[in-house]
Amino acid sequence: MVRIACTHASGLLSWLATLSLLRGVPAMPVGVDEVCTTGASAKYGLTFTGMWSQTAFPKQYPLYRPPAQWSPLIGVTHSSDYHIWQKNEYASNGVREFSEKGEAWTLMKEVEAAGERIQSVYGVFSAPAVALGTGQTSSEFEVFTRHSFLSFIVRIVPSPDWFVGVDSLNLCEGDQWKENVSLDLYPYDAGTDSGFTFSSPNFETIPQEKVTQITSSFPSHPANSFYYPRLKHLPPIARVTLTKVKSNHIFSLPIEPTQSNQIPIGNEIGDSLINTPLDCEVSAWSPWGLCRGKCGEPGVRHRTRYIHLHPANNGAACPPLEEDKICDPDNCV
Ligand SMILES: [Ca+2]
Repeated sequence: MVRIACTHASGLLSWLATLSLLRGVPAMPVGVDEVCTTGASAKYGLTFTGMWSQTAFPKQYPLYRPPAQWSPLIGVTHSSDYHIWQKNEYASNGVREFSEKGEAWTLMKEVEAAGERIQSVYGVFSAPAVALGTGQTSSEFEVFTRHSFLSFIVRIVPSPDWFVGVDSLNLCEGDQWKENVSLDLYPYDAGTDSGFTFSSPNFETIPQEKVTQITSSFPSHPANSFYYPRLKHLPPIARVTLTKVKSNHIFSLPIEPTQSNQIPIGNEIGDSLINTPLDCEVSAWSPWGLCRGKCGEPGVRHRTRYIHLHPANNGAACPPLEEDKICDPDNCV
């Protein structure tokens, strides 16, 4: 589920247009409102904000080798007939290499080839990596009437094949360009590596699966790093804001310098308010031990289990880790 905040004069139309876009409307425009007639270009500032904090995502939060962080952002401006990645479709080799290893070379080659073949890609841009789970990076890009769509991808580091991004966000709206767009981002699985946790070793998915959104209940497996059965939805793990830069004049004043990379954001965006409860998780019980006791009297047998995951943020406490049971002693002859 993607939440959207869109500030624009025709708020409702804008909302509906964006909504239909997010439903995965096929490439062809449906209504008049979706045909871009601005006849001009627009420059946007993009700010990516990581919201991957230990309080929001306490389960298996990566602290060392490497700690939670974000890869560089790879962005593309394009027409409606191109996708760098798509939910419920197979990831390209470029997306596979980028989401598994952060290697962008094959992805860039694919983008370049699409540009030459069908002229659907206008430009490629990037933003620097973010060395923390919470931090910001920014960049600028330009869109045109025939290339009014933005897509990008950022790898979640460390992870098996997980990323966040946007697929085909149309910044044009009829005869104007959107002023501001803000999107919450949630994790996706590229479908190419079967690791369950942030730090899982490489484990290729054969056959390859389609790109899926990771939620608090999917994949439905307690070992998954994003599995929070008590949550209806995961908190957003990142956010992107796009702001139209007022640069219609060639000799306009210089744009405010963008904030430097990797600023911890803390309270600024209400990050500290997100406290995801993490319940204790324990192993299965061990087998019952031998029945110990004197012959002719009731004995006691014992079993144990251990803690998989310590609770955090007022999650459920751990249940008893030891249990006894009355029995008839085993060694009576
Ligand atoms: Ca996977």
